[in-house]
Amino acid sequence: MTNSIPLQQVWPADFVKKYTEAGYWDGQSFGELLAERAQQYGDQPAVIGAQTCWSYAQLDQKASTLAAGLLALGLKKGARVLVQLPNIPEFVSVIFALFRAGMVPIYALPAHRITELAHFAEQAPADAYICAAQFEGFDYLPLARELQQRCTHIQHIIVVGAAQEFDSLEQIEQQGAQQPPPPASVSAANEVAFLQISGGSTGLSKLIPRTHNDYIYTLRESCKICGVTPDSIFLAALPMAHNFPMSSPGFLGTLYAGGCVVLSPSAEPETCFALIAKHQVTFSSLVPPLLLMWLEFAPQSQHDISSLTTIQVGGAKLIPEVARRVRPVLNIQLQQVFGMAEGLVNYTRLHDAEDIVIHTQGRPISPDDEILIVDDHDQPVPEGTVGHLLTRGPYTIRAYHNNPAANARSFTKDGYYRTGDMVQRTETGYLVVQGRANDHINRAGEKISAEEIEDHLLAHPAVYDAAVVSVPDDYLGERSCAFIIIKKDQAAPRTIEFKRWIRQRGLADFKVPDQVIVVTSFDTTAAGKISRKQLRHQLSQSLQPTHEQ
Ligand code: OOB
Repeated sequence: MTNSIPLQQVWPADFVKKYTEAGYWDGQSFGELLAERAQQYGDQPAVIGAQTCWSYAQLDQKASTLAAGLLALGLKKGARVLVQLPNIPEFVSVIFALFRAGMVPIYALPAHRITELAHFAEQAPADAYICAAQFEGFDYLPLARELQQRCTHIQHIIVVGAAQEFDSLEQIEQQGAQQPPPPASVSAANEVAFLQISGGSTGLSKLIPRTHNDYIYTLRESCKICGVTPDSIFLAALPMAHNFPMSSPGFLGTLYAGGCVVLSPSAEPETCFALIAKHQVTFSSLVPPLLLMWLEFAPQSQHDISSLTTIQVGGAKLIPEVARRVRPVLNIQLQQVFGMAEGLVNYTRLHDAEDIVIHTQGRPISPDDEILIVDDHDQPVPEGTVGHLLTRGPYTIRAYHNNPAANARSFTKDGYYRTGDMVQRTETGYLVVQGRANDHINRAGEKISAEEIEDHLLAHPAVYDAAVVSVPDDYLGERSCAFIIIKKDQAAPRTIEFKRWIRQRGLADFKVPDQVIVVTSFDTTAAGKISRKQLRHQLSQSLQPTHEQ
C-alpha cells in the first residue's frame, strides 16, 4: 500500500488533557458506537432507502460483513478509500464497514469529476475508490477507469450496482460472509476516522482529517442542542457526503441518538414532501435556495408534512426575509446552522427568541470553542464590529492533511483556524456572518475557489487573462461570473464554449461559470493584482461590459 504519508490530527498535549478531562472526547470509535447502538436499538429502523429499511442490528451486521470482505480483498487497516456515493443506504453501510476495518473514507460529492477526484486521490493518497454505477443519469464507470489510469496507487475499484470489470459491493459482502467477523473496532478514538473535503478557500480543495473522538463529540452535543432522540426521524436531503447533513446532527447524529434516517435521492420539495409524509420525518437540513423552493412549493402541496418540527438551514447565508417566512408557511421551527468541515459549528437554539433565530447564524457548540474576531493584522476588533473569524477548539482541526503550504496560510501559530469568514458577534455571543474575506463563491452552499476556475480558464488557448467573481443572486445567494480578456490575435469564443471547456477539464458542474463577460482590461490593485473587488463593483453598478455574451 501507498500510505507513507502519515494520517493524523494532533492537538498539543495540554489541549488533549483539557478536552479529555472536560469529557468531550470519550474514547469511543465509530466501529464501537455502531455495535453499541445495535445492542441498544436492535430491531428499530436505522436507515430507510427507496427499497430498503435496515434495522440497527442489520446495519451493524452489514458493516461487519463488508469490513471482513474489504479485508479479504487485501485492503488493510489504514487504507484510504475515496467514497463517491449518492444518498443510498450503501453510503452508510460502506462508511461503517470502513470504520470497523480501521480504513479511512475520503468523502467526494456525487458532483465531483475526474480532476477533483484525481486531486483527492493524490493528496491522500487513496488505495481504493467506491462509487455507484450510475446516479442521475451519469455513468461513473468511465470516471473510475480514468481515475485508475491516472492514479496507479488505486488498487481496487468497488461499485454499487453493475460493476463490469470491477468488484461489486455485493460480491464483497458475499465474500465477507465467508470470513470470521472482525472486532467491533481496530481503531483508537484519537485516530483519524475519515477525510472531509474543504470548501476550498483558495486554490484546490484540501483534505480535512477528523478523529473519532472529535467528531463523535460534535454528534453528541449537536443531538442535545437540536433535541434529537430515538424518536427523531431525519430526512437526508442534501448530499450525505457534506459535513452539514452528515453531522450537524445529520444522519450520523441521528444514528448516534438511536433515531431513524430516511434517504432522499434529491432535495427537491416534491420528492422530500412525499418522503416526509410517508415516513413521518421530524427534521431535515437544507441550504437557503432549497428552503426557498420548499417555501414556494408548500402551499400547493397535497402532502401532510405536519410530522416535521424543525428545519435547519445553513451552508450559506440565509437572509432574514426568507427566514421570517418559515413559521407562517411551514408551521415549523427554523434553526440556523453556520459550520465548516474544518470543525466549528454554530446553532441557533430551539428556544431562542424569534429575533435571534432570524437575524443570527447561532453560537458555538462547545464552551471551549474559542472565537477570535480580528482585523487584517490579527488584532482583535472592538466587540460588535465586523472582523475575520478565527477559531480553535475540541473539534476544530489544527492542520490539513499533507499540505504544509495551506497549513501555513490557514492556521495561526497558536493553532487558530482562519475560517475566511467575516463575522460580527452580538452581546450574547451569537455570530452574524457578513461575508467572505477571500475570493470564493458560495453558490447555494457549494463552495467555489475563484483561483481554481481562473487557472482552468487560463489554460484555454484564446484566453489571455481571467478573473472569477461572485455576483449576488436572489435564488442561489451567489452565482459566479468569469471576466475574460481574449488574446489579441484570437476571436472571442461564445459563452457556451467556456462552459464546455470547464466541464471538459473534468470539474463538477457547479463550478461552471454562470456568466461570462469578455473585457479588454482589468483594474489592478496597488499591488498590481487583478481587483476582483472592482469587478464586483462594476457588475453591481451594471456598467456596460465591453462585450457580454
Ligand atoms: C458547511 O461547511 P463547508 O465546509 O462546506 O463550508 C464552510 C463555509 C463557512 O466557512 C462559511 O463561509 C459558509 O460555508 N457557511 C455559511 C453558513 N454555513 C456555512 N455562511 C453563512 N451562513 C451560514 N449559515 O457549509 C457547513 C458545515 C457544517 C454545518 C453547516 C454548514
